[in-house]
Amino acid sequence: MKRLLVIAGSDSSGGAGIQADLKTAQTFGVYAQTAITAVTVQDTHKVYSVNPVSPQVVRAQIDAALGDIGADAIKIGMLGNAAIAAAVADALDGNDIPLVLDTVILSSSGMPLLDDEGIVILKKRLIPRAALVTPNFPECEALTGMPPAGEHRLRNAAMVFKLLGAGHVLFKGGHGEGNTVRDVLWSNDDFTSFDAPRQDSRHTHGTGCTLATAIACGLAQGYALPDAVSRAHAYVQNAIRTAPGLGGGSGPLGHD
Ligand code: PXL
Repeated sequence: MKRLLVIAGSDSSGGAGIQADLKTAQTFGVYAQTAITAVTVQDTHKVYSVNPVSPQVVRAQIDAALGDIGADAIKIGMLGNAAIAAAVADALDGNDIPLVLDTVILSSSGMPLLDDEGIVILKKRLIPRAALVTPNFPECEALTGMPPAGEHRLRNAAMVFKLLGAGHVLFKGGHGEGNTVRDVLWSNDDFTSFDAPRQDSRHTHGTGCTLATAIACGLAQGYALPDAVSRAHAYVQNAIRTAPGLGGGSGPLGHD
């Protein structure tokens, strides 16, 4: 059985974070281990608090996971702060397990999920280590100074990621405009688009976490990057379509 290590935060509402990651890995038939970086208190409306785990405990979880069961791929989601980001980077030094880096910086409701020094560590140590980086519009803007809106800015943002040491970036289009949601994979200097009709649903909580984990499952299973992205993209579209409709805000996805 293929093995995934997820390094991410807990979402008490079960929609995003570790909880979404575990459901996704289960559906893909991949065994998931976890290193929890923070415990968030949230419902479908907002994040009420973010409670980081100590960097030593985050590191120890990663060491325990890699030392025994091992991993065919790693997914990083929410890191919380610079000390945790540094501990994670230290823990991953010295192995070359494929890493999907979801650049979680802000919750949809605007709560910071990574501090400013943490963003520096993300740029210096984790982006260069990643097999794939998956920014959404606001994260792309925070990391490169521009959202990937329109071909010109998309190309410029890709160049900034290249300067940061990334070779493969999936620019997620969910925050863009129009009736089509376009995710664009920039890989080996080529652009590949993944289009889907925009679904009129408020139940999109955890789409970013789910997509990155689904891609990591594909890499663990030996799919080439574009194929892993394509399968994950289809999975998220279906997960939005089959969302159970829970909660008064942005509710969780369906994971069947
Ligand atoms: O979707 C970003 C995200 C990631 N991880 C955790 C979260 C959130 C958003 O709320 O809570 C734990």
